[in-house]
Parts: sequence; structure tokens; C-alpha cells
Amino acid sequence: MNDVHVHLVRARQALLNTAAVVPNVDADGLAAGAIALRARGETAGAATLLERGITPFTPGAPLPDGPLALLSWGVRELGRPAVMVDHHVPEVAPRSDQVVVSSFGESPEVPTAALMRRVIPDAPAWLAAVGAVGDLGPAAFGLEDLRDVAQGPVRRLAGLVDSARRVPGGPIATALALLVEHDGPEAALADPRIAELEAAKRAWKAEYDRLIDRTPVMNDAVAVLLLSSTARVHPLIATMWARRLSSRLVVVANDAYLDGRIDFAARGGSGLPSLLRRALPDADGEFGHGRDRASGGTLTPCEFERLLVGLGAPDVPGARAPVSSAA
Ligand SMILES: [Mn+2]
Repeated sequence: MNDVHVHLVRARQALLNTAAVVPNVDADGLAAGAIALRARGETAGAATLLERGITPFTPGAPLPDGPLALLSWGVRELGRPAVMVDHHVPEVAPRSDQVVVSSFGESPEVPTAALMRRVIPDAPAWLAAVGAVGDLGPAAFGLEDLRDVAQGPVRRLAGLVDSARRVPGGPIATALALLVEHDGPEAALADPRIAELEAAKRAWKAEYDRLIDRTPVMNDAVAVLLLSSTARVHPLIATMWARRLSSRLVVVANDAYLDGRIDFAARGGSGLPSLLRRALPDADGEFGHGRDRASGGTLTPCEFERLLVGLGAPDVPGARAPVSSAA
């Protein structure tokens, strides 16, 4: 056996032996979670689903005792045994009682659900595809061994599953249950509970349509758009603007997504996580993780203003005046 194989066997054993599965709640995380739960013989109800704005690395996060399987949360400092499966930029080396399986840096990109098939080789390809499509869109079907899945149903299901987390109080547990309980995307789509996901998708789309015509304020380097919505609209709107304004860093912020905080998405440019942290070096907020061209975070309104100043963003009507030290 080679080292990679030994490592994956160790990861599989850790995954099967952890106290609980903690999946991220986007389509990629939930599909990865469904693969883990099925391998462990568990139902969706056994998973730990964290509230909006909380990650497993948040101090005081409501997590069960014991070792955990963290799926698609990044690789960050954690003071307990764990297995972490992920494709974002790893931020720390794992401790000796932690196992990390990361596809970061691979080309083509391998989202977490697809990566899970290396840990659980008999995991269903359609589940890996639901997660991969959630992150990569149709390009996911170019990944090796995802080429034979039913593309239409997988795309439809991936969109519905990802909608659950986009609206406040959305049907995330239902989305996970559909992935755990069914043996194919068609069966999941035929489940009556899919109506909950369809309602979430409609509610999200209405918010997206309401806000899609707002124009960012921009200079040559940075475009900034401030929105107010309880729906998770800002990442997609940021991606849309980054495509249109390809030379600029795009920051789309939402002041109604989390109570009292600014949740923002940054897109475009490159090396985003370190760019953000350089712009706001002393902040202890939850920000500057993720991927090379897709990052963001959650900051207090004051910290967010300082971030904009640090990034060299234009003055934005609706944001409070820049802090005096930068004036
Ligand atoms: Mn992902």
C-alpha cells in the first residue's frame, strides 16, 4: 500500500469512528455529509447542523463532545481530534490526532463531496455530483467518474438542496434527509418534501430578482455594493458582478443576513483570503477564509468600514463615514 492509500484508510476509519458528522450546509457540504452518514449507517437527524453565522471553529460553537468529522469547513485550528475533508485553502497543519484529506490546489478543482469518494470509495456517484455541481456548475460533470450520472436530475436537485441555506430558517435538515434516504436524484426529486426546497428556492429567487439591478460603487480597483436582505443573495450577486467587472475586486455586503453584523462576499482578483487579512490585519472577526478567488466573511460594521478603507475601496453611500485614521 502506498502512503496516499494508507492515509485514506486512516481517514475512513476516523470518519467511521467520530462522535458526529458536522457538514457544511451548502450543497457540497450536505452531499458530503450524506455520504458520511450513509457509510456510518446513520440518519440525517444524527448530523450536527450549525446555525447561520456559526462554524465548528467559532468559540463556543454548539458541538457534541468527542472527535468530529468536519466536512467542507476548511482546515483550521481545532482543539480536539477530528477528520477534516475539504477543498479550501488549508490554514494549519493538522495535529497528530487529526486527519486531513484536502484537494486544495488540484486541477480541475475537486469539491468536498467528490473528494469523499476517495475516503468512502463505494459512495454513490450521484451524491458526489450533487455536491460538485453545487460548487462548479455543469463543469462538475467533467470530473472523472462523475460523467455517467443523470445530469438533468442532479443539476435540479443540487439547485434545490443549495436553496435550503439561502433563506432564513430554511429546510436544511430536509435537504440532508432527502440525500441520505434516497438512492438516486430522481427518487429524491419525487419525494413530497421536495416542496419545502422549492418554496425556499422561490423565496430566494424573489430576493435575488429584487436586488440584481443594484449597481456597485466602484473605482479602478474595487467595486462595492451594500445590500439588505435576510436571504443569502450577496455571494451570487458578487460572482455576477465579478464576471462583468473582471479586472476589479468585487465586495458585496449584506447588513440583514446576520443580526448586527455585516456578512460580505468578495470575488475576483486573486489571493483573496490573504488580501482581505492584509487589509484588516488586527480583526478577530470571521473572515478571510475560503478560496483564491472567492472569500468573504462576517464583521462588525466598524470592522467592515476599516476593511473597505484597507482595500482602497471607494466611498460608499449608505456605509458610515470611513474611520478618521484613514481619512
Ligand atoms: Mn465546496
